[in-house]
Formats: sequence, C-alpha cells, structure tokens
Amino acid sequence: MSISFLHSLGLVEFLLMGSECEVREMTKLEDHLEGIINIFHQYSIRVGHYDTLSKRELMQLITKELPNALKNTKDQPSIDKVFQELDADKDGQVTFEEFIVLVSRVLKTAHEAIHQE
Ligand SMILES: [Ca+2]
Repeated sequence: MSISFLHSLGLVEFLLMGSECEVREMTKLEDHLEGIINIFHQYSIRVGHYDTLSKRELMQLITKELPNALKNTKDQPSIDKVFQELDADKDGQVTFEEFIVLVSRVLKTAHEAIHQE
C-alpha cells in the first residue's frame, strides 16, 4: 500500500508515531495533487480491488466529480468509451496510472479554455 493511500485512510499519522520524520507543511500544489489521489481512493475502495476503478466506480467518479469538465457524463455509451480508452491493459479495471490519463486530459482542456476566455 502506498503512503498516500494510507494517508487517505488517516493511517499515516499513526504509522509515523515514534519515527523521526520531519513534518513540513504541504505546498498548495502538493495538496492539490494529493487531493486527486484522495478522490481516486474515495471511489476505488467501493467494490472489488481497493485500488482500481471498476466501470461503475469510474462512472460514479465522473458523474459526481467531473460534471463540468466532461460532456455526457450520464450517458452510458460515453462512459463505456472513456472506460475503454483509459483501461490501457484491457483488464476491466482502471488503475491510478490509467486514471491520470483522464486527469491530464481534463487539465489540458481546462488550461486551453482559460486562454480562450
Ligand atoms: Ca486496467
């Protein structure tokens, strides 16, 4: 299990107790990046493997968390298409590594939109 996953479960503080670990405040960017991991975990732990998204979990994440960034978030064929594109190894699950392809796509589009305003 990654530190971030444990962190999202609130276990890091517990594990770090007694160890000599310098505690530094997270920067804004680090905080935002960890936020992406936390959101992923919020959905990935629901069913099946705790660290991958099933199609249903991906759909829940997209519908709840990206309704403005993505079109047709409630349209099943569109979700199917996104899932197939993200599931690079075709194992029927979207890992965090596969998920960040979507994050990167959304970020890129949002950045372009800012410059068009
Ligand atoms: Ca996969």
